[in-house]
Amino acid sequence: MSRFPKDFLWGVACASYQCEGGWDADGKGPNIWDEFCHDTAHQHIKNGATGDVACDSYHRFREDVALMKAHNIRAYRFSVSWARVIPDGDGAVNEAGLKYYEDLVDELLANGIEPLVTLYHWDLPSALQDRGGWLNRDIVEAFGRYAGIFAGRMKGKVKKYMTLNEPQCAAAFGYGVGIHAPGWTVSEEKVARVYHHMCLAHSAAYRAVKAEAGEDVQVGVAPCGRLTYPEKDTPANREAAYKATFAMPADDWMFTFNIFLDSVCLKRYADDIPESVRRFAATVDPKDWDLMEAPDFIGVNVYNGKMVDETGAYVARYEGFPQTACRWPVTPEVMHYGPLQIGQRYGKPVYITENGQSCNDRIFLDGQVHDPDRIDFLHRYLLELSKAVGEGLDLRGYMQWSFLDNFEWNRGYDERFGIVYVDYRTGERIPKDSARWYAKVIETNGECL
Ligand code: GBH
Repeated sequence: MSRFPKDFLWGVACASYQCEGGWDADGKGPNIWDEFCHDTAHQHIKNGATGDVACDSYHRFREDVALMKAHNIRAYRFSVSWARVIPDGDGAVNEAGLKYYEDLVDELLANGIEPLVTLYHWDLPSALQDRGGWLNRDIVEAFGRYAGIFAGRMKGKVKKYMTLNEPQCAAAFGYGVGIHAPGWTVSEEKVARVYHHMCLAHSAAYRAVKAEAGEDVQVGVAPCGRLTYPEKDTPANREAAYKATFAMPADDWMFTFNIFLDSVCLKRYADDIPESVRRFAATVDPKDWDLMEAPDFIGVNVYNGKMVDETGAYVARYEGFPQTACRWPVTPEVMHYGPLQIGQRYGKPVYITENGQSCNDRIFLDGQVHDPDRIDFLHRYLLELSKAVGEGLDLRGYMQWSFLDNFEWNRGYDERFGIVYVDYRTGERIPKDSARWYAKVIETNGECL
């Protein structure tokens, strides 16, 4: 009995700003992460790190693709730097930027690796931020135009898109608490506006991609949020976990799946939105709901979750609870129940678009990078994921985060998420033990787990 569907898409993921480098190469415009990192006076980023060079995948992508092929990778989820393609966000197209992505896509296809394209993974062109960024409704049209231009160029080559990656982080971290670019701290009511514009932009891009690349192209989205799992595997406890996952308490509504997905899939807000969101909701033109497009699939980024008991209350973690290098708890059970909850609420096919752990990896005396912690983490999460498949989840693929060590946003290069080690002094890539382990998982379609 196979634990995963027959044509299951095993892949890896990364994002433009985190791995490309080439921050001002060949006509690329500045984006908000360039500016946020260069604003060293405010120390937004650990150790003053920037993505100026990162993994230099802008220049080394052929080497990266060859390494993927050598490890049986079937899909590469990468994101597009909007400012590389349209330097000021809504003006002239930069041919060199489009050409870079076309070359990458061609290289992937030539090696039998399917490209999965994320159109927005947080690196907004600065010129659009100067006009209010996601607070300005003009962004909806600009994003739709950009999506159409990109998809038109990749017509016949790219069959799967995600419009936005984790709108929750972009909204809550970028505009709510200001620890991510652009580093703004606006009212909760305005954060709700950011979400609304993101939902409309997703929808505009959905239509533009289909119009330019064809109706058969799949357009999804990759949100994140709080996921909870039951302490006991009883129907009542499962129901309590489902409710806790989609609850919207006033002090914890921003990192919910439903603040985004209810709008685009169900075309309404949840009943229990907090007062701040309710105030914004009252200003929404009812016609906006007709503009919302449900994604063809939902990409779920899964890192950890919270355990709840039968009453729906959080169960405290014990002292010494397993954790990763960045101190995120290791909670594999979330991979069983979380995707099922998403599938149940929205009735769409699911991809796991990110999952992985950071370690303090280093080169050992034997010249290799041994990462048993990461292997154990991925092993446990994949075993739990196979339970969801066994229970009927329409699961299409799994993207490990991340192929290469890369720039981890405000935490800089401190944490390593890759299954391939990057020596940032030289750019040298060294596949870790986990890369060889994952190659085996793919080769056996998960049977070896
Ligand atoms: C992802 O962010 C990013 O997409 C990726 O770029 C990044 O490198 C990677 O993960 C590793 O950090 O805490 O219960 O409220 C994930 C970060 C995960 C942080 C979800 C907020 C919200 C759920 N986010 N989390 S909860």
